[in-house]
Amino acid sequence: MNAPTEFARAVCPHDCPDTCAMRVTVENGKAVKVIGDPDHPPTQGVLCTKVSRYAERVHHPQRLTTPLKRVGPKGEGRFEPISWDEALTLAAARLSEIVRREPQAVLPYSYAGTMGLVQGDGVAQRFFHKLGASRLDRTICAAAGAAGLKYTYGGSIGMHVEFFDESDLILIWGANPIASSLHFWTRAQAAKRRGARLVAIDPYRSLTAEKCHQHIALRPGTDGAFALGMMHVLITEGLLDHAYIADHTLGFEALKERAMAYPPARVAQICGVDEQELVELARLYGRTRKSAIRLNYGMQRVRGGGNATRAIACLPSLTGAWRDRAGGLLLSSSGWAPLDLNALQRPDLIPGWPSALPRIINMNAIGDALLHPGDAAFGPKVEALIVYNSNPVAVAPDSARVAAGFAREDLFTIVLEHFQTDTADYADLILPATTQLEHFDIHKSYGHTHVMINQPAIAPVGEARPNSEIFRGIARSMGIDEPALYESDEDVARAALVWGNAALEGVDWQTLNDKGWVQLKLPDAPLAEGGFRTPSGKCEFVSTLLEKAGEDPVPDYLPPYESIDGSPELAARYPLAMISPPARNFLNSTFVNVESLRLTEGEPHLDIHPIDAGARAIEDGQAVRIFNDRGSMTARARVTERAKQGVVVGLSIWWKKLSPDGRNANEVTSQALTDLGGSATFYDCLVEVERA
Ligand SMILES: Nc1nc2c(c(=O)[nH]1)N[C@H]1C(S)=C(S)[C@@H](COP(=O)(O)OP(=O)(O)OC[C@H]3O[C@@H](n4cnc5c(=O)[nH]c(N)nc54)[C@H](O)[C@@H]3O)O[C@H]1N2
Ligand SMILES: Nc1nc2c(c(=O)[nH]1)N[C@H]1C(S)=C(S)[C@@H](COP(=O)(O)OP(=O)(O)OC[C@H]3O[C@@H](n4cnc5c(=O)[nH]c(N)nc54)[C@H](O)[C@@H]3O)O[C@H]1N2
Ligand code: SF4
Ligand SMILES: [Mo]
Repeated sequence: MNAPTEFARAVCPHDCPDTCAMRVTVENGKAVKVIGDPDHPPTQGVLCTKVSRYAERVHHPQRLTTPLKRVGPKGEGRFEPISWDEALTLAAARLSEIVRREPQAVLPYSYAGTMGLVQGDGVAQRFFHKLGASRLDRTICAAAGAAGLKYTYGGSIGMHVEFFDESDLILIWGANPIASSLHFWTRAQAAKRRGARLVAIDPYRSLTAEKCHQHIALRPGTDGAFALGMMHVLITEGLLDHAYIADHTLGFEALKERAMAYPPARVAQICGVDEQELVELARLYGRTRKSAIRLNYGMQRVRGGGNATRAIACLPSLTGAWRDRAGGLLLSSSGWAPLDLNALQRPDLIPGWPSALPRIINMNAIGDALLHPGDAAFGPKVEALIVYNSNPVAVAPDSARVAAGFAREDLFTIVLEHFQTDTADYADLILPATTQLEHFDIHKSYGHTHVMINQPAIAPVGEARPNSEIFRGIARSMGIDEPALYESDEDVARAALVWGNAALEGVDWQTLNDKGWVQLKLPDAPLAEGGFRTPSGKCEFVSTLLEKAGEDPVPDYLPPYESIDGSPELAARYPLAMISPPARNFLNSTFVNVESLRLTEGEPHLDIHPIDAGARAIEDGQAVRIFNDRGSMTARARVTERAKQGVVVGLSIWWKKLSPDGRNANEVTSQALTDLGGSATFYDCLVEVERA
């Protein structure tokens, strides 16, 4: 007998700019197939390979299906099942005891395992705010770029992804869209077929770079200098839109003076690129009306990431590329969505709101934070850690410190997860969470401008519960009587948007739910007539906010911390710059445990240039040890010119316990922060490599 087949409408929850709409086929209560929604314009009926395997992940035999209590030493991963009642009572007792003494000893740790606003930082934030817990600065990915955009444009706004199809020149800068933003790549190819030129700016000949007309392989962390060098050419050769500059920008003279310090010959040296190539690119950029930059976060994971974003973001305002809808720059579109974060996250629940806020801990320094004994400057020692939507033992930098922190016997750790990750191995309590196919949520996107609703397709697997319900359960067991914590997921979702905002004109909750998504109403060329969201309303070459803060208000090039210019002594001992960008078949550390995808990636590799390999007697296919003062890992060498000389590349992020040596790239990365935004500096990392 054929089981009845149902179809449900969902949203891909992953940290990816494409935010696809999905259709889920359900048979006998099981999700059997997930496809891209053909009716959703950004998705165009296509999902990436990873998420096409979503059903495999949801019904994976190793899904966590009951709460688990640790029975072995931390990190060993031995647990026994317990009931939800027992788990919530245990969690509540420990947390209540700590909160009574010192609420700030409790720390949440989360990132974008789901981008949903309810299961992400909606109900969870309300809970932690009510406790008065320490706040977490969620900066592991995009904070330098976001700060760069804020100081230049006034927010995460830019051109629309839809119109890249019509561009004549596309700079794909610090981005590998074939792996990490497939739907943008489709548009870039459409433009290419129409005759557009595609140029990749990336130290690595990525899958994307090899398919562009031109690949400029600069040294990691030198993008700020590269952009200033382009400006030098634009200015000296008069390739400027003087009217746009006069009407819609602030501080041209100061920017010009800065750019004059970066003549192409100097920039070529800093970046390790050909001077003529830089000059020609700047000329082409300045002469092409429909010139578009697809900037992405790969270029901002270095010391100068914020300034580099600012420098690049100035380019379309110098040439007036914004005047055409197929011109401008896109790093993130997330600022277009009219979110009401205060209504969603309710910071007013913080006991001292708004004058006495709890301390804030930067998530990139979680290793140091967990190992800190506490003092007047740092505040109280962290005694309880609640991890959700993240796998910090695999993804956070300086992993040996992170693991040592998680191993603290006196730290009470709760992990909400789908799987027993490297992080979950260190938990006192693991609480099984639902996946996107099992809960309700609302989404915005950072790559397009749709707001979307995710309806649950199936009942929770085993005893899994949505994050929102888990936090409500802990709160109830702690005896917390705060109505905001007990609102339904739908009500929390509804609170996330500013209804009546012009971008949502004519849209109400019912329409959004019925349709599944709506496109925000925005002009096609949103910055053609200025309209920046900075204090001056202009594109700020000179940032009024940075000036007020006493910082350099004009974008500059800051050499990486770990480079010949930044630290010559270190560079003598560790001469190779290592970057560890995303692997195509993983999404950060998600999907590493989906066997079909892991087998496609194979094993941890290190791409190394033939000259660097030769100098170390390393042959293709050989096991190598990668090390610096922070730690080491092993990988299989691929001797290839894909890696620039002096740069080694280890595609990431592997689960440590699914790697042959139990380690991954974050053994060698550092906790240092970027110039602006306090972002992570994963690609600002010197190492040495030897035969294992
Ligand atoms: N398949 C897949 N897709 C993903 C992810 C994933 O893990 N796997 N992760 C998601 C997440 S969280 C994010 S933030 C995005 C990230 O996606 P992107 O923003 O595209 O960034 P990355 O893939 O980190 O890096 C893109 C490229 O930047 C290059 N790069 C590294 N250092 C530099 C530099 O200093 N300058 C320049 N110009 N280029 C540099 C890398 O070699 C890489 O090819 O992708 C999302 N999509
Ligand atoms: N070396 C190196 N390190 C990096 C990077 C790099 O390029 N190189 N990239 C960095 C970047 S850009 C980012 S964004 C971070 C990403 O780091 P994370 O945000 O930690 O991302 P993931 O590794 O995908 O882990 C997300 C976890 O959330 C879980 N999860 C998903 N949905 C839910 C849910 O609804 N409820 C609960 N409770 N759990 C859920 C998943 O099972 C998964 O284990 O990593 C960073 N680390
Ligand atoms: S990871 Fe990105 S490309 Fe893949 S389905 Fe999700 S949103 Fe679409
Ligand atoms: Mo990210």
